[in-house]
Amino acid sequence: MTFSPVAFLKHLKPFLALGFLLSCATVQAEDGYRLWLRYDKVDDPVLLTSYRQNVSAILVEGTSETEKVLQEELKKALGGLLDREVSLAKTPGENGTIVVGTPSTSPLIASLDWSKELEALGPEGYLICSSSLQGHQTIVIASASPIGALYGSFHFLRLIQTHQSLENIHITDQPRVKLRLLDHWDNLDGTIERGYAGKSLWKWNELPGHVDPRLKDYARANASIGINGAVLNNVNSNPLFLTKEYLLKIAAIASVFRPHGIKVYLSANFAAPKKIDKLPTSDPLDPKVIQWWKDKADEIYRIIPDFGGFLVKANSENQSGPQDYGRTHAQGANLLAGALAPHGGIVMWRSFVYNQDVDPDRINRAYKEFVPLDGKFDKNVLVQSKNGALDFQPREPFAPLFGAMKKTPLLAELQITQEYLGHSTHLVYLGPMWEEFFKSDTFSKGPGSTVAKVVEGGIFPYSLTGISGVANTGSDRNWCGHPFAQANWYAFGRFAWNPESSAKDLAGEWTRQTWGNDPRTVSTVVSMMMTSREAFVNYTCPLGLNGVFEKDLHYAPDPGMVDPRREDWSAAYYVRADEKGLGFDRTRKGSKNVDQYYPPLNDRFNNIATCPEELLLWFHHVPWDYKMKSGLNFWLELYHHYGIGFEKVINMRDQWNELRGKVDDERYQQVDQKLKLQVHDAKEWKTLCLKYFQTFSHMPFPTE
Ligand code: BDP
Repeated sequence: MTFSPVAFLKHLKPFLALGFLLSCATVQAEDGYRLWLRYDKVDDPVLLTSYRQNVSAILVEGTSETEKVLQEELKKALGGLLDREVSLAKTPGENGTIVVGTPSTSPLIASLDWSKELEALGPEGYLICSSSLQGHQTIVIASASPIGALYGSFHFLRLIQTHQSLENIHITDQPRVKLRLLDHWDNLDGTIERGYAGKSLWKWNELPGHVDPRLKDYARANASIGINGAVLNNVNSNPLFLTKEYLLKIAAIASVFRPHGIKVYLSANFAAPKKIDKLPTSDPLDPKVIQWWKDKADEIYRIIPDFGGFLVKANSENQSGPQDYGRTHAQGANLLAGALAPHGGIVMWRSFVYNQDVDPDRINRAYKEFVPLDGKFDKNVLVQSKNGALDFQPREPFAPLFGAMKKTPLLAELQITQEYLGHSTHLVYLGPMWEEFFKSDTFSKGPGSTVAKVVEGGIFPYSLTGISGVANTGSDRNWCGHPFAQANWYAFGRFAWNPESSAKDLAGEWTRQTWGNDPRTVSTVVSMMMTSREAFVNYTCPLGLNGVFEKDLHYAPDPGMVDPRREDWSAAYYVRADEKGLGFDRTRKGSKNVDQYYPPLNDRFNNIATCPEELLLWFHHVPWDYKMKSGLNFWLELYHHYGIGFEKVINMRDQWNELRGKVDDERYQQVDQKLKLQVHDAKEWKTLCLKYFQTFSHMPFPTE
């Protein structure tokens, strides 16, 4: 028989096709599910060789659930990054063993005598160090507790994911803030208030019998950036969450989160005693109410022994609260704090209150209500304030409560979900906004008293410290709706770990892990991210404008909107456009908000000549012909800013186009589609706003 190559190949065709299909099946879909934990093979051959020399096996001696989790993560990740099986070792029998654990669970780590240093780093801190063990070159990831070792393991993986050297490493790190939480505004019916990425991740109808395996990936992602708690339900809370039926479901979620160092918390409805058990009152001083909360806390801790505590929105936007009974916020908070204290739980009491009878200017209200209560809260209470005094606007000055509460720990609440920043349609990286907030100097103890330092407890010695972020996660395959919205989840976690982080560095870190290490891709993506927030501010609400967004939906600007329900829900109330000018007078001649800030900020904000231009309309009613620093009059400056915002979006779209073929097509297309909408919106919004303002300024647009 003669050999015919053609006939041979024909014969082989079905097998070749099968082989092709199989190989495709092993290629990961780039649908964004893997977030920043992609673990694809290191694509730089020189680095790959060096990583393979430094990493050959994993050695974890401890057997706690957390150590199992970190071992599993390292094995999966290193196998993917190094594109070869990484074995589990029992002794450091070869160079390149990664030894992970704590002195109390690992005799090998104990033998290094690092206990003092590890104790100083605290239970969540860690040390990653090249060291010689039993005559072999190893890398040790050590902590005083397994959770710290898990955080250290993720840090170690990040070094490889971002192509850093593993030679002679010595890294120590620890969180600067104790409570680093995601606040989920998830409702009982699976919807998410201000959620733009699908339904809730918690499937109440399936729980507790079936726990969605996705929750483990949620926990991994959070642990990788140091988040250690999740408030599972909306601050506009349904009391049913506190019933036994739901507590059992929550316990099932808690058991998936626990090995990853994440505690569960709940938003508590202050009227729960009345609503659940038909008590005649929910008055915080009523003995039956006090007993009800005590019993409830006991029940919760029987079901969830490491329950974190309660978040409370009280006497705000129709939520009930202590003021319904003539009691103060402190009396309300202390009621719950007293019930939780024996179990080690905490209360996060929100300062997002703005009852109209307190002050005609909404911005003044929270400060007026809370500062007089400083010192009246129990030890396990934190007051939780949004970053700005209004409501998660694209730019606000920091809320003056930061620095004003000397005895009560102030927990900073940020919003990761882009309620006022383009939902999951616009590409807006929030890192620069958070950096601006944390770097703001409150002057509460002289210069250098930044918000970061206040929140870290470095200005007033807070016993508890915390940062929370309203989550942007949902059931969408890519978790956050927009591929770039994942960066906001990532950056939030890293800022909560260290509020003095650099937004740009974090953008780089995220980009390398999410889009790859190609230098051009990294610089293009980082540049897009770093301009995106200022662009958004410019095409919606430049120069300190605020509250401009449309009713309820909060997507597009609608600066003339008047809400018949409440004056302070109306855009027109904030924008204050009239024939004279634009903006809210909060000077000493106006609402006097400037004096809620410490000197010299109060004087600086009060004087139109020294007020930063980016906050001008927040503090001043600015005449249309006012001369700006650029030499332009205010009307033209405003026009110019809207134009810059739009141009920046065009630039972002062009930059993204340059990456066609350099990043995977699946995510490329998703971003591309969204950028097209963003360009469309930016143009429409700029025109809409300028036309509205022109009806007051009566000044012409410059010829273009
Ligand atoms: C506003 C939201 C609203 C929230 C509220 C809050 O529009 O949905 O319930 O904040 O933070 O920004 O309580």
